[in-house]
Amino acid sequence: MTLRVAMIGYGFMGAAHSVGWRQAPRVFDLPDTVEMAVVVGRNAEAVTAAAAQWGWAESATDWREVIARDDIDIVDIVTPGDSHAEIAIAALEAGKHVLCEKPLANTVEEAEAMADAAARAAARGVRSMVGFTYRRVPAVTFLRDLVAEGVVGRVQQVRAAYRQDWLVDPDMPLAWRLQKEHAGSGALGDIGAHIIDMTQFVTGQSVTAVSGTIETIVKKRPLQGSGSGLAGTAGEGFGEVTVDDVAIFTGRLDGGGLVSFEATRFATGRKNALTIEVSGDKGALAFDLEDLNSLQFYDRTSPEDRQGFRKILVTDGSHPYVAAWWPAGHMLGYEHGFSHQVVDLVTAIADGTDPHPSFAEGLSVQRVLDAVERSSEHESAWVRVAADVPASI
Ligand code: SOE
Repeated sequence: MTLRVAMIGYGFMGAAHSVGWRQAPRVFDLPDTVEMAVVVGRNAEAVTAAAAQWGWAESATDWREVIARDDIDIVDIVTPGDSHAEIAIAALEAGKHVLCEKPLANTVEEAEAMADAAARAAARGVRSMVGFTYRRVPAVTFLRDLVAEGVVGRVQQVRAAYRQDWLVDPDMPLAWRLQKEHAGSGALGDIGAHIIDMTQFVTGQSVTAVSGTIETIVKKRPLQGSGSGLAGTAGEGFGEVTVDDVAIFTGRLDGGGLVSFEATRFATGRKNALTIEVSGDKGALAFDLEDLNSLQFYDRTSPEDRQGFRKILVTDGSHPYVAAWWPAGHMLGYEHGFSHQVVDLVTAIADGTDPHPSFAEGLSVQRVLDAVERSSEHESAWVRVAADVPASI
């Protein structure tokens, strides 16, 4: 069978997803053929250039027309968060499988509507997935497997941080990621969403309550002129930043553990530093995206005089996803997660199973984001997250 893909959007994430759609069928033995059919964007000239550069057969300017086409099987959404709900729900109702970038939506209400649409679609065999690609870094998948196997024992504490520094410069323009109506929130939703998802993924537990603070450090920025990269170049005049720059919060896990989260675009010198450390009563595991081919493992059950963190190189053919790539030690990078995402989505479609992370999991992250914002508005009071428990605030 051939699966024809339409990608809606063509910014930074469009480039990353295009690499995934192009690479996965060439490197992995996929159950179905994948065709990069059409890329959609509002600016006809720019989207035509994107199609030519990344290898999409066609370009188009109206996503509704593309979703209505009979020859499209998968809709891949890489637009800013303000259009995720509308496009995803329309695509699912049209019977298309959907891959949607993170965070799932800009609000809990939108995410709930999307999760409902996904559940209705799943009953008709239509699949959906959220683009938390870091789950598919082999070392992160392996970390999850090791925790599930019990090598760290009972999870007592997690430290998760995602630190970037691209907003330290006050002249960095007011890109869409800094505007609430487009992005929903700032560092919290953009990169905090990744560490919330990763914490829930690797521990197999849910965040049930949070206490946090969010802060906007630079409140006005130059309006955007031309745009490429994360923020483009400055134009004329200034505008208000309506999202957070930094989010620091504590979370409780349903297994009893405590998590410290930090999501910031003001960590001077840190470019894309995602770290997570899971501490249990038998051992600990740590991952650092800037050293993404390895894990640190501490085994408390080994003789006391030989204990110490040791490095596991996660590049062996026996490690998740690695066998399809290179021999051991021939390092993978940031873009490989986007190929693994395609592999898992296409495999799930062929097998008739639901891929992860589901829209319901995306909704669970959205609820945590929302709870952090409410906590911050109320002097960092604890806010419960679970859907069926009324929030304390
Ligand atoms: C920008 O902060 C960004 O591109 C995020 O939007 C991505 O999700 C993350 O992978 C890298 O940083």
